[in-house]
Amino acid sequence: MIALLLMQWRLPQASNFAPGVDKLFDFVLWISIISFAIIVLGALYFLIFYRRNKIPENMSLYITGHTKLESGVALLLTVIVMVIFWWGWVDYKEMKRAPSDSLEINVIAKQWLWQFQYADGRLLTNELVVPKGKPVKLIMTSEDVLHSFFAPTFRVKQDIIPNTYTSLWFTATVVGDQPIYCAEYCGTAHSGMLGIIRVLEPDDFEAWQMAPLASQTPPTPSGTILNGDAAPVIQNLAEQGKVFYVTKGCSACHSVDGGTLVGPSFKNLFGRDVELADGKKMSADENYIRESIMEPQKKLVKGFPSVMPTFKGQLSDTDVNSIIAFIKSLSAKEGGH
Ligand code: HEC
Ligand SMILES: [Cu+2]
Repeated sequence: MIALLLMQWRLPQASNFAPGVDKLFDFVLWISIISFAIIVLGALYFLIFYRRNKIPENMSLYITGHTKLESGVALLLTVIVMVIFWWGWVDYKEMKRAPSDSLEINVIAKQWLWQFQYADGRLLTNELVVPKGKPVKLIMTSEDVLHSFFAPTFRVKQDIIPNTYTSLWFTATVVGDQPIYCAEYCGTAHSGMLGIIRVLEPDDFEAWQMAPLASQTPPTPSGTILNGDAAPVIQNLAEQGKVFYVTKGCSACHSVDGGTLVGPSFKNLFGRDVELADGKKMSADENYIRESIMEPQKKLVKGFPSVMPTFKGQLSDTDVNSIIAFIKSLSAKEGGH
């Protein structure tokens, strides 16, 4: 009865992960309810049938144990715990591996709002617009303190950490608005750090993307306009990054055509295995490139001098995201999304 009540209160399921997470939750819930019943009924049974006036005066039972029963219970509990672990692990692994055709959106969290930076250059505040039925990968960082992206109806949550990227992915399954919360206490207005995920039909999403950047307000399934004042943007993200590549002087030391200047070329850098001066190998992902820009001395590329200046304090998170988008666009694999 309690279980049925709890299930009534369950949140709507709005992503591909929601049914799986709920199934596991139900499993743990039922195990708990059954264990609770066995323990409480068992205690009552012993209380009543072995009460003091049932056994002869001045004699207490001397119990030495029952090895078979005890190992049986231990084994059963171990099996249950392993089932829960394995089940959770399988789902967790799935959640950690975004499909390669995911729509990538950058998220920048800061006290106390969310920014969503799209490949086409759009920058939305507190409103994440996604198509239904297509995998979306969020590549997230924070401008200040720890935050955590939490979309309860999607059953996804991921900490967001300054100076590094963390990510999560999902496929929205229901058209409409869903809430985003910050799930890591981050200061005075933490509880007001709210956003929405606006899920559109694929056609509506495409129409929204095709609409001129000046009118960025997405069509609203609920009829309300929540974010009409998104910043106007001129270029797509990779083109913005190209501007920094020139104006910040990267072009003096890094080519985009494969030729070696003072530093390695950016061509086909993204996703490649880079050999470092200390012999280690690194995959050139978002975090590696970000660190190369902010702390160039930390990991030196083998065969190159340690001459790159740091760009810490000169580039914002949105700037770095655009440079990474530019570098991505120079890789055959990742180009053209
Ligand atoms: C004065 C020359 C110079 C400038 C200017 C410069 N870099 Fe570098 N960069 C280097 C050198 C040399 C290396 C290789 C040694 C190292 O890892 O620091 C490098 C390494 C890198 C790497 C790692 C490349 C790899 O193949 O693993 C990235 C990414 C990078 N730079 C990005 C940038 C960006 C973005 C800018 C502009 C905002 C920039 N650099 C400006 C000289 C420079
Ligand atoms: Cu917070």
